[in-house]
Amino acid sequence: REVAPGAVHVPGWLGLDEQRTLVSACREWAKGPVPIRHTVLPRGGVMSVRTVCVGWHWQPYRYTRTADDVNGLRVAEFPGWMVELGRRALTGAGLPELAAGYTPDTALINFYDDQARMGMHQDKDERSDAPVVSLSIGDACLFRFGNTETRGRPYTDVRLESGDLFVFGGPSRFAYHGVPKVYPGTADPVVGLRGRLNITMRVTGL
Ligand code: MD5
Ligand code: FE
Repeated sequence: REVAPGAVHVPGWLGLDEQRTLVSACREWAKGPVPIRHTVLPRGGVMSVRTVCVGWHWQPYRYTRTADDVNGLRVAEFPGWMVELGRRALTGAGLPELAAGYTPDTALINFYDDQARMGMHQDKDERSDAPVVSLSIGDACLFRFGNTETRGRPYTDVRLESGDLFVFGGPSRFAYHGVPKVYPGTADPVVGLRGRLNITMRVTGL
């Protein structure tokens, strides 16, 4: 379960009902106020995942209240129930001492179709070393968890399945990581999703 110091994988943490509830919440956020879209990077690249943000809007490589790179609107508020979910997640990952003080204020919601990938990167736009809570729903993926020094080896490959929780804290918070592959059609049909959904809760420190 502890893949590396501070990196905790909890398979099957979300029940099917909770997964379906999260899918429907994400479907609503995907419609707006800032619709889900492929993020365009400063050098012109287009990310293969589609992203919608809650609380703060991530535009590479900073957080803003309004989506100036999309339609200028303010993103949906970060809901109180998601703060509670984040706290329960830390407890579920065996970090109850961090739970009470954990107040995530943004979530990046990434949708992966069969071809989507995420290259190796660090999440370092947050001005906080609070843990990141990651929830996977839908099709399974290959998650590559690396090191803090380089994009390359050594890394550990983990298969993330629907309902899995991953908490990245401590020395793992700023490790390189990516998603080299999605496994199409691997989700339980009752989840009601084609593709893969990943929700990451963060503390922006803003
Ligand atoms: C995903 N998302 O499956 C991943 C899961 C992203 C992203 O990478 O930036 O939206 S979150 C993985 C993560 C976050 C923070 C730290 C570490 C991994 N880590 O130290 O490995 O769509
Ligand atoms: Fe990331």
